[in-house]
Amino acid sequence: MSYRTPAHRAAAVNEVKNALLASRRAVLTTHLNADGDGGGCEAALASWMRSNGAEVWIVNPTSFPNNLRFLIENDDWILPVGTRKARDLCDSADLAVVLDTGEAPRIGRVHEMIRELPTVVIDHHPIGEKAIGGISLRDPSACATGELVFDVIHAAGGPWSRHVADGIYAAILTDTGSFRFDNATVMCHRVAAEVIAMGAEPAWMYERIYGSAPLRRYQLLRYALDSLVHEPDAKISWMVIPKEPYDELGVTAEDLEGIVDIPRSIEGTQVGLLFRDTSKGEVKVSFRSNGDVDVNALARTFDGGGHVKASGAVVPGPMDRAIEAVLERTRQAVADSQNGQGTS
Ligand SMILES: [Mn+2]
Repeated sequence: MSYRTPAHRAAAVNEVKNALLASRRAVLTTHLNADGDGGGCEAALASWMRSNGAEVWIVNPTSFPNNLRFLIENDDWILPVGTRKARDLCDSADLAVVLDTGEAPRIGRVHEMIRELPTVVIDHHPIGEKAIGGISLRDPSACATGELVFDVIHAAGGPWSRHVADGIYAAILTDTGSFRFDNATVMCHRVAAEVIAMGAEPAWMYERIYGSAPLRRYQLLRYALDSLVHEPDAKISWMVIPKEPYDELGVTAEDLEGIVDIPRSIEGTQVGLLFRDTSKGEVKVSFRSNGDVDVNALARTFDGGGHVKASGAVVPGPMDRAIEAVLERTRQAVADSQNGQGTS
């Protein structure tokens, strides 16, 4: 294989590889509302570690997304967080592997469950203030956590299987917006090429993940589009997902994927936002930037975070007040960036 792990992460890759190979009973987890990167990494690592003879289980803080279940080699490997089985596993495991986040609050109640375990973190987000300790492979230059998981398995010399390849491919596909974002680097395409060579099929994967969506997604989108506001002077655009249709249509977080890209993509927009009521009376805000504004820094002022161009936060409700507070700071962040001050 011609692929080479970037030198700056090779030592961390090796350390993580050794820790994973030494584990006999591991629990894998990822952030709240797992996405294709978190879920894909879990799928790949579970199959790979099990092929090395370890017992490996997936315990996520929120339910495993239905549209990603096909990635997991065996459905029984997913243990719902509230179950006795999940608790027993966390008590008897010798390792916890945290994927696609390194922040304690982002793994919700799983953090309490794995607190006593040795921990490995594999993540590509900028490190935050509530970082989980232990052995870590963190590299914000990686397009997806899947790229780092690839490096770990590559360092071990495989074994590769269709499930390992598919999980990594799904992780990279989804975190690069199907190879459209500027994290779709040379490295990203190299890793994609390697896993395609090992059995991942791009057209099939695209169809499984994006090729069909439940009707409720589009019914909800109709309401969201109705709320669309563009502020040309402030260079921001935003939409609100109303609570009633959200609840009535039975929409899930995975149905919302990509909807926030609509306000961001409106001509003349620097920052696009999506607001949604949560069941706890708070408001979830998603930020998307066209690049001039660091929305990771912006979300952090609301105790959230993410990436420079994509981030999120949960702010106190009610909706009207949340919108006003967030828009005010967003307008300021855009204005600062235009004045060359930046937000970080
Ligand atoms: Mn990711």
